[in-house]
Amino acid sequence: MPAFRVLTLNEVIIQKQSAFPYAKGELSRLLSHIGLAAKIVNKQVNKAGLVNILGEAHHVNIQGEAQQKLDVYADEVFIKALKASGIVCGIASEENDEIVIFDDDLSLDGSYVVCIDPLDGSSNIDVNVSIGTIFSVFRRLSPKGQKATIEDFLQPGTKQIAAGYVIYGSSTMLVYTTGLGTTGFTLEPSIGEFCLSHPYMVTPKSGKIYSINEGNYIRFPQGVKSYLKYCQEEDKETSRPYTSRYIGSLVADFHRNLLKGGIYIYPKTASNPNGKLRLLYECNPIAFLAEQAGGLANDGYGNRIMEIQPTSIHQRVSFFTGSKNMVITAENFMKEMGD
Ligand code: P6P
Repeated sequence: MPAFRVLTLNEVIIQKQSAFPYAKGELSRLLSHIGLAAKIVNKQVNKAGLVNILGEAHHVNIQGEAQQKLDVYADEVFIKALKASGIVCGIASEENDEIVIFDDDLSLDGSYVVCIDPLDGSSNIDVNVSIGTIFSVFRRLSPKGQKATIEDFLQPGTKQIAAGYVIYGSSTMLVYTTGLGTTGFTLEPSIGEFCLSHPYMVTPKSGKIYSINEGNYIRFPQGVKSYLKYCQEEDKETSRPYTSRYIGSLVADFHRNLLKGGIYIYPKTASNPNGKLRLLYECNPIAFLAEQAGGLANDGYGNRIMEIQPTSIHQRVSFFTGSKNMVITAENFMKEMGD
């Protein structure tokens, strides 16, 4: 009886790369390096309570948020791993005000740029709530052999060639897409490998979960207020009232809704007139994964997130993503009730 053996991340990437237009093994190498960095960060996240890496690093990032030491650590780990891959010529990171250009000879020849949120949901780090890493991969537009330029990063999400997230939760998972569906891997600590656990993730067309920070209610557009009331009304036929689930970590809230069905909304508010979430390294990658799993990712006004032309690397957008029918219903309220 052959022993049952799970497939590792590297084995699946190699299997799939032949179906991928940019085969050459480059993307495989890149995803393997991201997997390695995720394992290194995971080790520290799992013992954050024990090692003196909690608390603030006494810096403030461009978001004006105090950088937790683990944020800074994760940023350094992913930058090091992406640079070591030799195929990435630069990154845009939530933790760095400007793009980080890799100007060593090997990296100058790199074909890709990566947008990354090294540790999303950082306010949850020292209270032991799930956090995540989110990444988005583009082919560079600038000529190889030269330094990466800002234009390499200001591409619409439809140009992503890969995207994914790592969720550091009750188990550590890596979920990614290269446009051939959304695939999930679970870290098996005993062998230190991400093993295939969700070969082809499809999100339910409808769900019963809505995820939004209702503390901002009075500052929401009228359309969002009306949609929330719709979610809370009694209606057996449409399984309402829905359940509210929001933990303040996009990756964790999105991952739960991806599996069970649900909608995540971060609309524009008075304090965040363009929304709070970042287009390049939060919304575009999540949008790619959502659409590949049969869901939607729009801005609340019927515009696909992935069709937005970025104008700056830390640009914010309003974000409605998850089960197709729920996003459509929410946007109908936005259309009807407006801002
Ligand atoms: P709020 C974390 O800072 C984040 O970018 C997402 O992970 C999360 O969903 C959202 O912001 C939380 O924002 O304003 O509800 O605390």
